Amino acid sequence: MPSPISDHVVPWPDAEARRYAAEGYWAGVPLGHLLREVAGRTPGAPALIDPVAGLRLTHAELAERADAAAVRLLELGIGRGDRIVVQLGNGWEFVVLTLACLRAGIVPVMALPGHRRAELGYLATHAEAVAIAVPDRMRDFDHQGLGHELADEVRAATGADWHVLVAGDDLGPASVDLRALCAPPAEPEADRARLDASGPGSRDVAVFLLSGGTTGLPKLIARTHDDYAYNALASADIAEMDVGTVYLVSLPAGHNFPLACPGLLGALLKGGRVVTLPSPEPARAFATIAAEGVTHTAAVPAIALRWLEHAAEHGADALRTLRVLQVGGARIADEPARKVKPTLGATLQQVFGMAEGLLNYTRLDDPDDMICTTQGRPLSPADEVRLVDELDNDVPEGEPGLLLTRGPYTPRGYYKAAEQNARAFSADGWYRSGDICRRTPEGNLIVEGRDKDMINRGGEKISAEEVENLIYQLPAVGQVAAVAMPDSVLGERVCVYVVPRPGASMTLEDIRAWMEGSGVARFKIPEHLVIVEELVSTKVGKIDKKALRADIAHRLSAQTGT
Ligand code: OOB
Repeated sequence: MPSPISDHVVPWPDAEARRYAAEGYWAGVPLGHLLREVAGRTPGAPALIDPVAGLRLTHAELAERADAAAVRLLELGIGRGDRIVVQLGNGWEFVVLTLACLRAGIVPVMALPGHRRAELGYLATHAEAVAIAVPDRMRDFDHQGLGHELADEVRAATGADWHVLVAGDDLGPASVDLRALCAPPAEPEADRARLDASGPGSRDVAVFLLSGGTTGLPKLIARTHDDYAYNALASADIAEMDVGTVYLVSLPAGHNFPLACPGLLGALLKGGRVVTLPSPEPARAFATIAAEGVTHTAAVPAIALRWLEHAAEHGADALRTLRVLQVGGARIADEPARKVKPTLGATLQQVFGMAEGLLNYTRLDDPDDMICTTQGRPLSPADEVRLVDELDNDVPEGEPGLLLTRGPYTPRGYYKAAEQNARAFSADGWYRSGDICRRTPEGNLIVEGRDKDMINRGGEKISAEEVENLIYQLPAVGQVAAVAMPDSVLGERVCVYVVPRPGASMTLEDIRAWMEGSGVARFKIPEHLVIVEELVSTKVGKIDKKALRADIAHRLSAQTGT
């Protein structure tokens, strides 16, 4: 039997929880219930459009399908507090299944499409999941096959019942048909009554998000109904969403940004509608924006750059309805930021957020200069942000410092990770984000760098430690250090420095093949190798990564002559 979630969740202290509730940040209503209420208010309004599947659902139809799917999951034996690893492409099945989970109190563990055997196996085990939801295939990868391999392993190890829910046309005999599970109900009123009577509490965990990755394995962040509903609704207010909002989700929908900042949950909670696309590729995204009248969407900087190029070449007529382009996940440079409004016609909203909680937004009516040169200010009046030095002393105003934060939607610890929590959270509950920021006189934050061993590849976060641990398994490797190398498209890519063992040699291809074979997501695989005789250490005996980052930046600029 999986252990109860509550055994491993770090709660907010009672005094804070009482304050957040009393001051109205926590509404005390589970997310599934809030969504059900929206459907009651605007039943006939469009809610979900999946242009690839050719499916359009109203709020009432979406709510009924979510309830029906929730009841069918209960009938499979998956119920309140159980965990499902969700790795689906952007499409209607993702939305219906997520809403079904929220209604039933089943907790989706939001995996990313790039994850492979190593990550999915770890997530399934660590979260003690009872099922996985996958597409049959995606980008030529057999997700269904991998799902069954994992299921066989878990069944062999635990003897437990395990389900592989599959969205697709090509279903194996042992798979549960996710599309049938998400089909319209026979008895909507009965489903609804059953769920209203048995749903989760508002302090229960609603979703598990994945941390950006600084340790060997990703950490799980338990977001509660109360905190995540506030996260989505307050963000929707700041992005000025309402019943007329048409939100395009083209980043991987299980990521916090397109899920709830304000994302698809924010749009639905406001009575607006969501359009799903499997990728942000500009030609199709532009055509979809024009066809569906999209008003809001979210991009990482690398995608915003591609959209700017596409518009410069083909014009931006297709984007006439687009009011807000949110950009976050990594810092967008000031120069492309300044091009967003004149080239795309939409207002840029910079979003500096983290799955751990804290969200910073530029406001839509901020002066242009502030919008283009800062990463915004905290979402909530109850967000606490400190900028400190290595000894946790506040830095003087205007100086760069390490960002620490607490607040009504920033949990106090990772799930089942006491050892990491001791490092990532201070004794009085501040989350150490590892970002180095400066505050402008107006109170906005500028992200100047970071003090965490992570590589931010176009918004996808890679733990240097995880890459190093894998490469250390190669017998030819004496020492290895993974660092970010600058890249004009993705911002950063993974570069590794290796000291081979005496007499041994090593190529980038060797490393890539090894990592590929070990079943990790491809985006983590290094794209550059530097062979060195030794790795310089800092005074405290750690590898001097700052020097390595400077070194690779220097080598690359020498190569390109810039
Ligand atoms: C978002 O969340 P995560 O958890 O994938 O990554 C968080 C980290 C931050 O600590 C920071 O290092 C970096 O990503 N980051 C940014 C940034 N937005 C995120 N660095 C500079 N400028 C920005 N605008 O990435 C995320 C979560 C919710 C909304 C948006 C992004």
